[in-house]
Amino acid sequence: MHTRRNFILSMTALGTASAAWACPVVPMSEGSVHSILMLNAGCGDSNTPNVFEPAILRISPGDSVTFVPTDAGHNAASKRGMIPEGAKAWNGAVDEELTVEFTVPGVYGYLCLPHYEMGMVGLIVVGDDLSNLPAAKKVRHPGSARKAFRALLKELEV
Ligand SMILES: [Cu+2]
Repeated sequence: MHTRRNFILSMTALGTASAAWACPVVPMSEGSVHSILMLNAGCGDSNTPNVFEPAILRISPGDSVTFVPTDAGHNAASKRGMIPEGAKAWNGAVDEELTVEFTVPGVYGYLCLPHYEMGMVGLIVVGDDLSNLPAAKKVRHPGSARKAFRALLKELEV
């Protein structure tokens, strides 16, 4: 009876110790509620440290996103200048699960404060309004965040 539970627990322990395993098995989207995992390493790629998974998430207006502290030491905070006008900024506490509702369509850039300079950033696209994309692209970032945001923003153009 407790075999499955033990299995899951050992998988969790393994995931923390080594990033060489597959993505954590959680429902990423259930109806209008979506999950973004905060991880110490990219899914299946131990060479990509500190990531939001998925780094780009497309949702519908009115949907919610839960930032899940799968690994310790991360938070999620919106980046000033990288959210649509009228949208509410957010700033989650480190290691805390945070659910944000997105009602205003547009592009949302966010980051993990402890790993911002290391490039732990992400984008959420609400609806298909990309009108604040040019403004979001103009925002400056330190360290690896510059390259990371540039790569993600570029993906929105295709
Ligand atoms: Cu982080």
